[in-house]
Parts: sequence; structure tokens; C-alpha cells
Amino acid sequence: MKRMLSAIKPTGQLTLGNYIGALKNFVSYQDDYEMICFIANLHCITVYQKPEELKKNLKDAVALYLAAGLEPDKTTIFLQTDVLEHAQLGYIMACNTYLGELNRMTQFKDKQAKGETGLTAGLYTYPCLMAADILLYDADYVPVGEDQKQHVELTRDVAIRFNHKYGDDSFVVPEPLVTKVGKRIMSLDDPSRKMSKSEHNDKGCIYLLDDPKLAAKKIKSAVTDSLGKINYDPINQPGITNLIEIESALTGEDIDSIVARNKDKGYGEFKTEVAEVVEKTLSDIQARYKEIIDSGKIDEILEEGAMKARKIASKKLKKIERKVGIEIKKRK
Ligand code: ATP
Ligand code: LTN
Repeated sequence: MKRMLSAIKPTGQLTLGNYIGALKNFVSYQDDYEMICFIANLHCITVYQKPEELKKNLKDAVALYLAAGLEPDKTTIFLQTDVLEHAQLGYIMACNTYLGELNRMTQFKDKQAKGETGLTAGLYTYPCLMAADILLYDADYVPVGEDQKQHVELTRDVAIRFNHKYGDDSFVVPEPLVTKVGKRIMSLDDPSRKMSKSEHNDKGCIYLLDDPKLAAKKIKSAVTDSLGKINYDPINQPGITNLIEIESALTGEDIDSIVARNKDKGYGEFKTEVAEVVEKTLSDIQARYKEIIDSGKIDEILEEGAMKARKIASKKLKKIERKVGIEIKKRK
């Protein structure tokens, strides 16, 4: 069975964008792949987080992984910091990544271009840690939203170079998998921007733990256009297109079929339909979320996941350290 790996960095509450672009897909893949999904808590602190808020977000993220349908029997779920090998291989990867490569990463460049101050070395080198996250487990596929594709491509470049230098059996070269529908859910109040938990505008972003009625309201007040026609047209009608994508991703109905069914409807009526779908999705997830939080089983699930992950990661790290020449003890 091919191995698949992904992670989420809960620097805030998880959003509908995270669900559609990431979580929901992890769930559908877990039957066909050996799935590894972790919470990238080291990546979270590349930008300062209030400790108490971060703790809550991390715990909520685990509960939401489970509420979305990830099953610990099928998917290895753990916290990144519970497997020390991530940071260790991250350093080795940093020693095998060129400054020029990191300088080309658009996520960092965008932050710099916006004139953000206080950008940390951790944020700059974060793609090296992400490469380690993936290569440590010899993942064949990495399902991510579009914004993360460049980081997986860098991981491939680093792996290919490393294999060339130290031997082809060092790392499996992973492939990014970007879903077609919902790869980039846009903000509801500004459909030219990604729906993002780090944007400080609650109107444009639906959180998975929002009151479902409030989420429905956000859909109903989404910015659209004055063309008055339900069309899938990301350039001229990004707001309506975004709503069509949301409905399609959540119901599984084809984009063409949604457009055909709604072609004579007004925007208000269409928004009500999408709002109902979103409200139901959130209600279902939140009911399961509550059960999981109340069950008190999160610590146990994380410990089991970390044990499974450590087995793979420690073997791999030793092998790489030997290849690089820093491990001198005999193989046990
Ligand atoms: P931020 O929102 O703070 O910029 P992020 O949501 O991209 O960060 P993560 O939480 O780690 O960061 O993202 C987890 C996954 O969710 C990634 O694969 C990412 O591409 C995907 N994702 C995030 N936002 C969206 C979105 N609006 N549409 C589709 N996928 C998304
Ligand atoms: N960088 C990703 C989260 C992330 C990840 C990974 C995704 C960390 N390690 C490994 C896939 C594979 C983000 O910010 N969304």
C-alpha cells in the first residue's frame, strides 16, 4: 500500500478552507493508503502564538481531525513534537537546502513584500522542516492545498539532490496531490483572497467551530457581483464561483450540475441553498467534536500515534545520519 502523509498547522481555529482543501480529503484517502496525519505544532511557533490559545487550538485540531472522520486504526495521528526526529532531520535538511531555494518560496516572499516585521529564522527555514516531516516517513504522496504545493516541490528537489549525493535508497521522492475542487476556497468578503485563519476578519472566514447558524449567515452575506447569473467563472464572478465550489466540495455534486440546476435562480436563493449545506456540515462535525472532547481519549490516541510514528522515524533518521557520516556507532 502506498504511503500518504500530511499535516495541519493550527495557528488558529481550523476553517472551512482547511476542511475542504485538506481534512476532508485525508479522510477519503485513509481507506486506500497508509495514512499519516500529524499536527505541525513546531510550524505553529514560527510566528508568535499566545501559549494558552495555542494549546487550545492544538487540542481542538486533534478533535476536529477525528470529528471529520479520521480513524486512529487507519490513520497515524500524532503531535509533531512527540517525535523528536522531525527537528533533528529538519536540521540535516537545512544543511542540504540552498538559500536561493528558500528565497524563492512565495509564502515567505509575500510576507516580506507586505513589509511584515519580526519575521523569524524559523519561518524562513520552515520548508526544510517540512521536507523532513515528509521524507522521514518515505511518503509517496502529500495531499495539500495549492498554497503548499511549492513546499512539496522543494522537498522533491532536496530529496533528489540528497539521493544523488548519498545514495538512491536515502529518500522516497514524494508527489504533491492537490484536489481539483476546493483547492483554494476564497474569503467570503473578498473573493480575491484565500479564506484563511490568519486573516483577522471573521466575516470572510467560516471556522469549523462557528455556530452553524452564524456560518449560514456568513454565506448569505458573501460578496458576489452585479451580473446576476449563476456561472462558474473564477475571473469575472469569483464570489459566486467560490460558493459553487464550496457546495460541490461538501455535497460531491458536479460543478456543472450545480450551475445547471441553479441557472434561473437569483443569488439570494442560491446562497440559501449553499448556507444550508454549510450549516449541516458544521452541525455534524460539531456533534462528533463534542463527543470526542467529552470522551477524554485524545491523549491516549496521540500517544499511540506517536509510538507508531517513532518506529518509522527513528529507523530512518539513523539511516540518514549514517549516510551523512555523523553516526559512528555500530548498527543495533
Ligand atoms: P493560514 O490560513 O494561516 O494561511 P493554512 O490554513 O494554509 O494557513 P494549515 O492550517 O497548515 O495552514 O493548512 C492546512 C491545509 O489546508 C493546507 O494543505 C492548506 O493548503 C489547506 N488550506 C488552507 N486554507 C485553504 C483554503 N482556503 N482553501 C483550500 N485549502 C486550504
Ligand atoms: N506547512 C503546512 C503544514 C505542514 C505540512 C507538513 C503539510 C507541515 N508539515 C508536511 C504536508 C506535509 C502548512 O502550513 N499548511
